[in-house]
Amino acid sequence: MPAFESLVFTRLSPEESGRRAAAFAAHMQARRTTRHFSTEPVPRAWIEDAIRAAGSAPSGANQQPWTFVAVSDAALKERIREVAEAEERRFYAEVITDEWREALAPLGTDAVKTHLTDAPWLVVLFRQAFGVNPDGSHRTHYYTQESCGIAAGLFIAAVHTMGLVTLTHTPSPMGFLREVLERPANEKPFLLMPVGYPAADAQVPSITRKPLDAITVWR
Ligand code: IYR
Repeated sequence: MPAFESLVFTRLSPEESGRRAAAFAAHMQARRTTRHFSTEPVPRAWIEDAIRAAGSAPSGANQQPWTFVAVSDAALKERIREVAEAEERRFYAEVITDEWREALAPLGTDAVKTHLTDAPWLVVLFRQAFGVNPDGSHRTHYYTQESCGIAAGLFIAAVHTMGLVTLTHTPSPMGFLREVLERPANEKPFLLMPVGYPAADAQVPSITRKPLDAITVWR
């Protein structure tokens, strides 16, 4: 039997909705991804709040199929960087196709991942591909990719809103994160996000975002 409760909802004036719509769009348009992080510490409470925001994401059957591993330990960050760079060196030397190399060229990415040790926090989002019951049997999880993608988006918005930067890093392959961070077999690494202040001389690639009419169809 489903249990329900009344929706807590605050009706805004049309003026206020319009203001917030424009303000939020402008706020998010000002977000940039940088590879250059400051080593300045960031309070754990802020990371907790970013994870709280991410954990509010809608998910398949409300199964909330995510685990956030927040790493500040220097030795662990060093280990993650070591293995990620080894994987990435192989990726950039052997796995990448010419077409892929060309697509990445304007972004200036390479196998050197200084952000993995510079950033005060590495947050690794694990996708729970299935659930595990107390008796050890497996429970199907639904739409885990979509659910974790939404949670990641909220995390990124939260980090930007608190005045910090993050970088969506997908080491390829990233199975090693499960071993290094000692996560169970049902948890698949989904996204690695360094979080911190940008370095004083942080750079970003000169990119543009597609205009509204290039990403929208009205019917
Ligand atoms: N995983 C590699 C390569 C990479 C791929 C894409 I698509 C990017 O947008 C950025 C990087 C890396 O992290 O360098």
